[in-house]
Amino acid sequence: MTAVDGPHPTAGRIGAMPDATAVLPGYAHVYSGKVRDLYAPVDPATGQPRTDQLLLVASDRISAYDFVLDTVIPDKGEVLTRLSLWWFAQLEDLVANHVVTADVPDAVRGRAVLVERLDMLPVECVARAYLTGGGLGEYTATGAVSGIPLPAGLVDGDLLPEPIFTPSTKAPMGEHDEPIPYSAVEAQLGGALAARVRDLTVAILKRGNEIAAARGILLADTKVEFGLRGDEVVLADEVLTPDSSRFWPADQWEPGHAQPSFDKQYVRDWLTSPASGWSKSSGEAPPPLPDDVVVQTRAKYVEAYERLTGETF
Ligand code: Q0Z
Repeated sequence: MTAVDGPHPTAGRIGAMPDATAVLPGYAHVYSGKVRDLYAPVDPATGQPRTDQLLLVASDRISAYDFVLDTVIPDKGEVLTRLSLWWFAQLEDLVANHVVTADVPDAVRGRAVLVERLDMLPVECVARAYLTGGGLGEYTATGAVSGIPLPAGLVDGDLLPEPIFTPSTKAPMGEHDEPIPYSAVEAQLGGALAARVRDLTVAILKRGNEIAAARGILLADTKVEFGLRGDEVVLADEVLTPDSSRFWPADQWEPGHAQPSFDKQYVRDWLTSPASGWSKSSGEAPPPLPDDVVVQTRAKYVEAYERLTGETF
């Protein structure tokens, strides 16, 4: 999967961040992922953080090769927030979602959503429609992905016979999610709930691809998170954004090698070019991006939003 929402390197470090209540009055900072921040609304009557809602704020930060870059992509947070809200609406007949309102403080308007706080299920729900990344690695080693046997002879980027559910752990601070077999999800959630999230995850990716294919975008895979509202499974977090899913340009799809990324290809090409002076394997933080790479990358996020939704950003 694309690197998303591992803990931010400064998360939890006292003094590493400005006091969030000063930045966003009425909200208490809860957590920061790589590119998003989580707040709890403060109840004015008690002065205490509410336990029934959260504010999800998408920043303009971008990650590449497991680093959060020093350079922001203007409007990225708003594009992804608006895209996720649009997808929630497209999926409403399949699954309920956690959105309360997008009417949020001016400081974060457009890039934040107030959501219902759910009991989150302790599993990363991944579906794959095309074979690549970690799924390709498992297939090459075993002929199967997440225990699902696949036809022989598949190559990087191939369309799978049908989308498959390939769950993973929610990795602790700083670690990568690990693939787990479906039986581990059944053990954690019970058979009925495991089957429900499996079927929903696959249905979300199928619906996503039905809509995206007509707009020139392939959704290779996606990671979704579910929570419980009583007994009801509710779609949480973000959905079908380029940070939670691999977006590929349909007109460049050519199985047999790694596919270009719809959104991050300019960033990757520059970082791995001699011009950056940086090496993936150096362990060093990547250098700041040049302005032209920022402008081209911003345009790709806007293009994805406009192609999918048919609306002007
Ligand atoms: C999501 C995350 C971050 C954004 C917790 N509806 C919900 N109820 C309870 N918990 C969550 C949600 Cl969405 C929840 N995350 C991931 C981290 C910014 C989202 F820093 N964590």
